[in-house]
Amino acid sequence: MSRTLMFTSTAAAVAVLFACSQQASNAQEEDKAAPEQDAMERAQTQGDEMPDSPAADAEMADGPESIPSMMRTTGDIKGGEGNTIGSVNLVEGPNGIVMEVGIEAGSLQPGWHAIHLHQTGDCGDTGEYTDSGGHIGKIEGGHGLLNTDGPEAGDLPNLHVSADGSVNYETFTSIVSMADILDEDGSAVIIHEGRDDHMSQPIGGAGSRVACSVLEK
Ligand SMILES: [Cu+2]
Repeated sequence: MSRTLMFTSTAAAVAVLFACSQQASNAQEEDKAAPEQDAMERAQTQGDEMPDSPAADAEMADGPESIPSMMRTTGDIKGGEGNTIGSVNLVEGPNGIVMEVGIEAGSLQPGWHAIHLHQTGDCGDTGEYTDSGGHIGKIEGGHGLLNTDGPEAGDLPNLHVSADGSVNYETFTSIVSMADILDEDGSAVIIHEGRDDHMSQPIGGAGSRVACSVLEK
């Protein structure tokens, strides 16, 4: 027998062995799957018999709509003149908070803007918006997502205003909790005049406050 022939026949034997073991494991999987399928069919039949059961309705409502009200909050965003220019929605899940901002066309200067969660739910001083206080979880020298001494809990990625002055923004944060946001005096979402460099103190060089939304229970 030549070396080539020997190799070929060995390879064939291995291939046959492999095919056999594949068949065996496939058969095992089929055995396991069969009882599960029966159980599923039984469950479906039972469900069909009780279409109006409250349990079935609760299952239908599964998803974001079923999150308790304490885990979501919403607010109107006020522009420089105190008029409502948009809204903000926050929903807290098991891993953090998803935050959405929607702002109408013609409301803000196009380009990048800092957006933060500030300590106090007060947008009463129209156009100034300093009544909203500093950032949630303020740390002396610790502002900024890129700061080794930070970040502060209220820090967020920058928001971009489109050429028409509108905003569609969604972000996620796991460094602040809804309990921090909806505390005694609530909180405010503040949009700044300029961009946050995520490093400079105390607010990333973001400049004045141009929009404000109260978040409260
Ligand atoms: Cu700020």
